[in-house]
Amino acid sequence: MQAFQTSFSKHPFELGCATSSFQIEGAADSDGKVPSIWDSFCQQPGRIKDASDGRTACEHVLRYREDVALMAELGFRHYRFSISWPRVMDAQNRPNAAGLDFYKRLLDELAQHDITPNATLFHWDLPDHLPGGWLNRDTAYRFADYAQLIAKELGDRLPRVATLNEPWCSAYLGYDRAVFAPGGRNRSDALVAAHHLMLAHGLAIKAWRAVNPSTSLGIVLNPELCDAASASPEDEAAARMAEIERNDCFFSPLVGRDWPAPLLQQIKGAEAIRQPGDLGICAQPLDFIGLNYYTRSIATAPKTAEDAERGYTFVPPIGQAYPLTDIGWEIYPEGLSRVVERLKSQWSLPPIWITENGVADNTGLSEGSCDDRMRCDYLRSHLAQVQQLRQQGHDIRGYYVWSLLDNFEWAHGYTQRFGIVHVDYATQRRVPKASALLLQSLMRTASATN
Ligand code: GCO
Repeated sequence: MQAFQTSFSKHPFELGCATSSFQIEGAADSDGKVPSIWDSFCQQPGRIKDASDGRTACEHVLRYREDVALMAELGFRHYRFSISWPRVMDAQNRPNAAGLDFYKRLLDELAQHDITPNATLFHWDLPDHLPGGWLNRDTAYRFADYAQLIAKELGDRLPRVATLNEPWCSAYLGYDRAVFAPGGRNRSDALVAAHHLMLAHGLAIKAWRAVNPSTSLGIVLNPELCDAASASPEDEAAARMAEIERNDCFFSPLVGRDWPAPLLQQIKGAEAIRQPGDLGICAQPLDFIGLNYYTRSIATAPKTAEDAERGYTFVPPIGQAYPLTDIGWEIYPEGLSRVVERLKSQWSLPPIWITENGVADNTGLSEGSCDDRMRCDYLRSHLAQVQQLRQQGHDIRGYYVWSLLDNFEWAHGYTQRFGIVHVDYATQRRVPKASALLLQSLMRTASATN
């Protein structure tokens, strides 16, 4: 691909890298950190593919200086990370000064290297002690308290803050499909959780703005591009149902609109849960929206009784027209443009940041270096889509690669490597892969041509 041009709009374009707290931090109970639902989930036999956990991960809490220096060396000026709620508040929901101090030191280090922080308040590591988790309406109010604490303690140093990362995963993978913490298997519960998550988002935005009205605030979603497996009306309807669950469920509340009827029918006791006034709280004006894109999905009419409740079944890509990554996801760069265009035709969106894009490419080290060609190709082709969207006038202001480091890939444990930097978990040695060097050279040319 050509040099990445940053000059299609009046806004400077951010090329950054992303991580999340539980996936890299380790230090699971240092400095008064309390357990998260992921700490507990990892202890349950059979939940994590390699029976691993996040207790050590990339030891980022110990090694953050080295990691920030590495980012700077690679040329990054923007870093997206998440704050661990159970690290900064104790089991009585009081501030934990030692945990807050870690993020203050991290922000000092980033500032010293001229790297702008882009923070997310919640990337799935919910404090384990909150009764009922996201099934309890009270959790939304506790989240607003937490947001306000961060606004007070760190707000003046955080120009851009997202409330939630991918609430679809917290709600549906966590409460319906049992693959994420806390491991529930109940369709209606997933919708209850989704509602409480969006309520938490709205309450947190209000709480933050009461302290610090100048922060740029938004949310990070992972909208799904769902193609029908065939042109049959049944498959088309299934693809639409999948999009309603994955997209409308989160975009509707952001604009104060009720869920589409087929979704509302899936929640039991909707009236008690979706109280009058809730949608107004969810629909706070936003300064940006973060979109995470990895792949697309293909839907058919439901094939099992469980899927009948959901209204669709996802099937593997037909004909293998596109290659698959090591985690089995189809490489479909056009999907990035298609999903942005589809969303913009449905909703009026604030400026967009692509807050995650990346690939599981498990290529290892060979004679001290890592030639992750699949990742290089993937990043080039997806950046080209971003470039094209911007050329067409779409207001996309940034692209963050997932991820800076190989890390704990949730239910896959450490079996999947998403990093542009290789991590040897036995020694914690970091080695930039070919993809990191590719981005380094793109950033160099971009800054030289700006
Ligand atoms: C996400 C995730 C990351 C994952 C990545 C790869 O927000 O989906 O933030 O935590 O590691 O998506 O699956």
